[in-house]
Amino acid sequence: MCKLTPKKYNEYKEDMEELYSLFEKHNSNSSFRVTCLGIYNSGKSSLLNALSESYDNSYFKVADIRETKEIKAIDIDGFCYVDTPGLNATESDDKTTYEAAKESDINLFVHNINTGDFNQPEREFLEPCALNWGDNERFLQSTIFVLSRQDEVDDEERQIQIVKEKIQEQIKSIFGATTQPYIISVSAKTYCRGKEKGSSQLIEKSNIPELQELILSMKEEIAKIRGQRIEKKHRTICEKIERRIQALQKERQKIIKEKETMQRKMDEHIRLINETLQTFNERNFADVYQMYNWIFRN
Ligand SMILES: Nc1nc2c(ncn2[C@@H]2O[C@H](COP(=O)(O)OP(=O)(O)OP(=O)(O)O)[C@@H](O)[C@H]2O)c(=O)[nH]1
Ligand SMILES: [Mg+2]
Repeated sequence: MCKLTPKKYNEYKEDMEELYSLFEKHNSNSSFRVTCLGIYNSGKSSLLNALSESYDNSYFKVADIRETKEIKAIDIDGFCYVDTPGLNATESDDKTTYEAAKESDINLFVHNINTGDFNQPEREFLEPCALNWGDNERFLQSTIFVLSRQDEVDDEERQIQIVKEKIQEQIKSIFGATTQPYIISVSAKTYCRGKEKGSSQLIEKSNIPELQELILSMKEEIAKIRGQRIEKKHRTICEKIERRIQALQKERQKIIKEKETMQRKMDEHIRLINETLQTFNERNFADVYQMYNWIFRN
């Protein structure tokens, strides 16, 4: 009779847990999540090592093969740098990366400049990813498209400009947005070399300081978006829980009414049975049998 099935209960419990974690996130001064996304081998982990000043690549593992298979995060100076598995390697990796993107404050979409413009898997990833931000403009305001490994490009400046323009067009066609996307080319390798050698020329050439400044300047604007996103999600969950409570209350009223009706019927039956018993001695068996029939047919 009761409709609070285990499935319904679990859904309700999940809503409550999500709400609780949102409250926690909202109330704590958690760091800003800077999440690297992109095709495997594009240079995500190397970039995060550069940003987190891990010049020997000790924080985030780097390799020529598909290396990062799970999310790894490191907190430094109010930023939480998040590494994700590369896209288009396995289905479960892609799912993990989508989940990380949902929690991200700033996305660094890392693209290996040597491969030209965005390929199909990259385009296919970007479109649904933007939905987490509510609209494409917001996604673009929170995303930096990082063209990595620029030191490997011949005729550097010209090549970089060509790829940048192509990518700008692609972003425009994917998102149909008016916001100018943030696109920057970098070299994590040049940066780390510059740091090791103490060469300010190499450091500047790597464009990593420019990227760091861009991230810092975006932080304030994104803080507002982050608050709005959390509030929106919070409202949605609260409304869902309220609807569920209302449905449960209706169900409860229905059950109480059914119970009352049944109780009235039972009372009536008991009364009639008692009456029958009382008259049992006064009447013959045929009359009693008829009376029983009448009771249980009604
Ligand atoms: N020349 C050069 N090589 C780079 C640069 N950044 C990364 N690489 C190389 O590119 C390869 C892949 O780098 P990773 O940082 O592991 O790439 P990833 O995107 O994290 O790869 P997955 O974890 O497999 O998704 C490694 O061999 C790196 O040394 C760069 O700025 N310049
Ligand atoms: Mg990696």
